[in-house]
Amino acid sequence: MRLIVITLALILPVVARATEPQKPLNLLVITADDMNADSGGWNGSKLGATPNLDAFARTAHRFVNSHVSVPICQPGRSALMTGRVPHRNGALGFNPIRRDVPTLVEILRERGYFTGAIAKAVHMAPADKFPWHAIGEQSLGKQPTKFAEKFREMLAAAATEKKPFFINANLCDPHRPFISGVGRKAQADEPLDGVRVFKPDEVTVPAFLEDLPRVREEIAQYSSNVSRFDVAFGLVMKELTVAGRDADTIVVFMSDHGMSFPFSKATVYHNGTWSPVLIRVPGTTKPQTRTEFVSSVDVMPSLLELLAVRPPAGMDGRSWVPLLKGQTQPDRDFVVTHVNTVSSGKSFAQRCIRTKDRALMFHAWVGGPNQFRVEAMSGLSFAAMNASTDAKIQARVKQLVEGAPLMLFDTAADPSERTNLTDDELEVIDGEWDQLIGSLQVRYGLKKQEVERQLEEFILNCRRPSPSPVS
Ligand SMILES: [Ca+2]
Repeated sequence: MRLIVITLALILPVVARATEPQKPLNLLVITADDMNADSGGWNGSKLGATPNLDAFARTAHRFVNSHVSVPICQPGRSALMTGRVPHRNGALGFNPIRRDVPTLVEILRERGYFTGAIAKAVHMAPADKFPWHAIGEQSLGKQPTKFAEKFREMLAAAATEKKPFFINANLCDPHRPFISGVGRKAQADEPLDGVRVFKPDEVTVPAFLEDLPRVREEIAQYSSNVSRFDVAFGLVMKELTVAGRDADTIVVFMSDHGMSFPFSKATVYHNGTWSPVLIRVPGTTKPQTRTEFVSSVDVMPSLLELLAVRPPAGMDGRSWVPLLKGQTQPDRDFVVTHVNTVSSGKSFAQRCIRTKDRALMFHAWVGGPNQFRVEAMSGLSFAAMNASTDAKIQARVKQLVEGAPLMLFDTAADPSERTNLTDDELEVIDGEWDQLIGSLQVRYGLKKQEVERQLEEFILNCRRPSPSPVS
């Protein structure tokens, strides 16, 4: 008898599912703010700052060569939430997207979802194009316990309204200010429950920076913020489990771009845009690690397909669902990244076409009125590099602040992108240029001249002034 009851219990839910319309899955998109791709233990760090993220990574598909379309807070989130590159969604910098561009929030709200954003809602504009039912304020982003409480509230609100949910949980760590660092100290230092505060001798300075004492000190401060991110991430995931929503929620983790250090955030250098995506899809038994180049503009079309929602026309990104099924996709051997206007309102336009072993960059601001200067250069690290008398470090500073209009790096031999090959390897560029044009011709079915015309426009577009930032 007991056996029959157990057998029926196993069969009945299957029968019920077959006859009832399928319930829509929920969506939780968790973002870190300014976290480098290799700061997680699951992706290379030996520091042990991210046990909760690492536990999640073991259950999720991993896109290890994912790059954000734009490595800056607002234009980056605009690309993520529209599936379009900046010059096609309108948000070149800290300005609103175009009104005729549909957003993920609008589409899911229209489909009956409860929509909520915790922190960073201010970086998704205009507000009426991001119609969240509920918003958690920006200050929650660095307060793990309060952040998780807000998340719990939103889960409860969706349950009360009997709606599926899309919650965009935007933690504000490890964004500056850093724990024990300079500026806005009170906000940075509290709360620290469960957070590991690292000392300079415990950390490793990434190879793209210089191992100077002040740089090391700032890496330790940053790493403490990474730990606070991880505490908050763990609390959010715990709330999801407690609410019983693990089995019917797609969970995505990514950082909006790289760390706020020289040669990372606000640049198209590798660490600026590299942001692996972890995506846990209910029912997945064998998570995959995918090494294709993918972009943050692919996230929206991928999620819509996973949620069985028809995508809007005009997105630049392409769904990863075939890759999740173990299939291949054409044109996944390169990724294009962009910078236009930065947080100061100045234009430091850059483009990068990145392949497995090459990075070809256009720096359209070179020769303009300003040397390169972004918020990521405001801390201890850039000041220490700038003060150094070491010739190698001086050359590195010159590379950042003066740049060169066209740069080519052999990223297999030179992963930190220190040696510009354009003078030596012009024929290589020519070869790669032809290869790129050939690939685009096939992909879009265009004549060679048309591809060349569009690429020219794309490059010239770098010099177009950005709309004024919103106040
Ligand atoms: Ca950011």
